[in-house]
Amino acid sequence: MYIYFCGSIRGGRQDLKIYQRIVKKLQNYGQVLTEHVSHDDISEKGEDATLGGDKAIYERDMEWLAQSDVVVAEVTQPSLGVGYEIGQATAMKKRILCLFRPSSERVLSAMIRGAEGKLGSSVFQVQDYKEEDVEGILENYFGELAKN
Ligand code: 6K6
Repeated sequence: MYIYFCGSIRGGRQDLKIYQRIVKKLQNYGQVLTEHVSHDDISEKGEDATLGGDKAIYERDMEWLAQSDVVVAEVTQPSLGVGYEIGQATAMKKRILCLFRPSSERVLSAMIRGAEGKLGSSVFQVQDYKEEDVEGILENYFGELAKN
């Protein structure tokens, strides 16, 4: 199974530790194509000269998104890139799990919360969670997927 993980880069790296926990857990269920989102050597500038700039990043990420079986997005830290990826994934009819921490005292965008269930009950899910519960939530989600 190919998993596409989305997390903020230029939107801000405050939640990096939780991205690392999520990616570590996701690696039990398949290949995480976007593992680099959880690397702590990426700054908010999100630059990597070896990749050939933003165009190359965009094209590679869109290919990976098309290739993925499941998209997991941590959406607490607002990010234009994550929102864009979720929109594209929805158009590609991917299974999407969005994870949001209400303890952040942010209010999740209506364009994410309101999309839940849009393409059938299991396809677009938004899950509120506490940091300490994140592994259990992923276990439940992938356990259900395995049954289908
Ligand atoms: C190279 C190595 C690590 O990071 C880089 C360069 N930047 C990006 N590389 C790969 N994917 C990126 C990069 N910048 C943004 N993205 C994609 O957009 C990721 O898949 C994230 O989920 C999302 C973050 O968007 P912003 O708007 O917060 O940057």
